[in-house]
Amino acid sequence: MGMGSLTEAQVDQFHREGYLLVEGLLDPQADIEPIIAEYQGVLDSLAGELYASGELPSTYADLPFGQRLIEIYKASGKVHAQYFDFSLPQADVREDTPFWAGPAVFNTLRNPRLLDAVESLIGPEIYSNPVQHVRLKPPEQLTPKDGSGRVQLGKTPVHQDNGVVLAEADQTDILTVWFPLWDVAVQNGCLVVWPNSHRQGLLDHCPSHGGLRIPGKLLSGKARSMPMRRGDALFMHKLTVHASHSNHSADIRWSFDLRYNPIGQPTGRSAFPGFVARSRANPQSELRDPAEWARRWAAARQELAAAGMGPFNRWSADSLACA
Ligand SMILES: O=C(O)CCC(=O)C(=O)O
Ligand SMILES: [Fe+2]
Repeated sequence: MGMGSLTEAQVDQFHREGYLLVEGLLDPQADIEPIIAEYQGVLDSLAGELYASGELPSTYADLPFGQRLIEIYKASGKVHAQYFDFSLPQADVREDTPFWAGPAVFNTLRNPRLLDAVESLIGPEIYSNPVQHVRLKPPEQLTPKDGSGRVQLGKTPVHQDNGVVLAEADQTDILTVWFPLWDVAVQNGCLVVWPNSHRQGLLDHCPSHGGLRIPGKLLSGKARSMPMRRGDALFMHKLTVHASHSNHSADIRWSFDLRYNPIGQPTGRSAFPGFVARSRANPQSELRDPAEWARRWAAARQELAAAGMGPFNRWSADSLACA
């Protein structure tokens, strides 16, 4: 039993309702601060690059993180989400597609308290699934619009995580872990979950602006908003229906979503590198080197830029459910 191990009641709740909120699983100082510090540097690099290429009138170096990000997006007219993400896009990967695979992120993927909780839910042989994101969402009213007048990065449509990976992972026990870097509430875009929705199987998803979406007519039951504090973590079953609220606050909404599955099961995005995060059976197989992790992402980018990408999505807008 580790510090982050779940109680039997917590494990039961996860299986019964399809989600579990664990308050204070992570330490805001020891676990969250290093991530924030690392991303200060990433934002600084982005500002420097955009300033050098003439896309910004200033690097906004005096602003606090959130306000600086908002100004940079506004002044450049673009949401630079990929620059911060520790994954690659689902299409059109280029040799210079930016991503961030830094040591503080890697240490978070291997955070012992997090892995203790994951172990309680999927067992001790734990693979870090490469379907993972940082989400930095500006207030919607300040977010640049795309060509058709929609905010470039807004609320997340209603979906199941099983629906956004390929069918090859349908038998995989993918566990989603979502946590905020700053407190979240309805006002700044916290998550919404549909309790017990993991019992209905995989629902139809339709391609839409902002991502795959389950049509409203397929939803049943009452949704529950999930306000959370820094340090809290939300665990979701891969079939749990969820979405996010819009960010209507004056600052960014900042979260990580990570995924884990038992070692040996397909991840659903085989072109991306996962790694053994914990193995009680074979501790030697664990990846412990952040630089090696970053190299694997760079190699995957290289390969995808050269060879192109297979299909990422099984859904079609022409299906009956989407009519
Ligand atoms: O953070 C969000 O807005 C969406 C997160 C999500 O869908 C997930 O973590 O699976
Ligand atoms: Fe999701």
